[in-house]
Amino acid sequence: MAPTRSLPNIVITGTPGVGKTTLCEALAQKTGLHHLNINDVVKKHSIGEASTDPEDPNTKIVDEDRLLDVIENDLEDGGQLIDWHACDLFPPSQIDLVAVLRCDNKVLYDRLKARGYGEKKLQENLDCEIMEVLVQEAREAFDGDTVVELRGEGMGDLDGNVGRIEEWVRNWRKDNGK
Ligand code: DAT
Repeated sequence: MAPTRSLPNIVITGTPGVGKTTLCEALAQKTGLHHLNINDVVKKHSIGEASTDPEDPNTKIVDEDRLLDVIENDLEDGGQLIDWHACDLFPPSQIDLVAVLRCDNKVLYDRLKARGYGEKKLQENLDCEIMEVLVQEAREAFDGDTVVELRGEGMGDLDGNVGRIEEWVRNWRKDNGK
């Protein structure tokens, strides 16, 4: 059955630092889709509890049920670029594309270091990328043809990814008669 939303919902996911927000901002500008930055939603609605890890007090543990309640109408409306480092909480029936951004570990190391991450958090995130945690999560939670992997190292990748998703949106609209 064709979805009622007139624009698709796209999850842009991946390890912190791979370039999700950068891609979402560029895509929002190009496509007019709405950048739904889950970090901002969590802050705005106070649905994150501070981590009890003394080395990582700024990380928030998010109440996923409350998060889904808060974004329910946005997902129903469609046209959302969902920017978050997890994807398996979103209902597959409301998600049209999951793009998992990947990044070379040397590049990622420099980006996370520049963010001021401590050694433990830095290593956890590098391990997450090497072990392909987000790719596996996406492939377990969504149909194979919903999930794509994109590279996020350089500006050429960014332009290519924007063009590719723009074209995907055009095709989605055509295929769904929107
Ligand atoms: P994320 O939202 O996944 O945590 P980000 O968008 O904040 O990542 O990007 C992290 C840093 O990397 C930021 O300084 C911008 C830079 N960056 C992101 N994508 C890039 C790209 N394709 N080419 C060069 N730099 C990029």
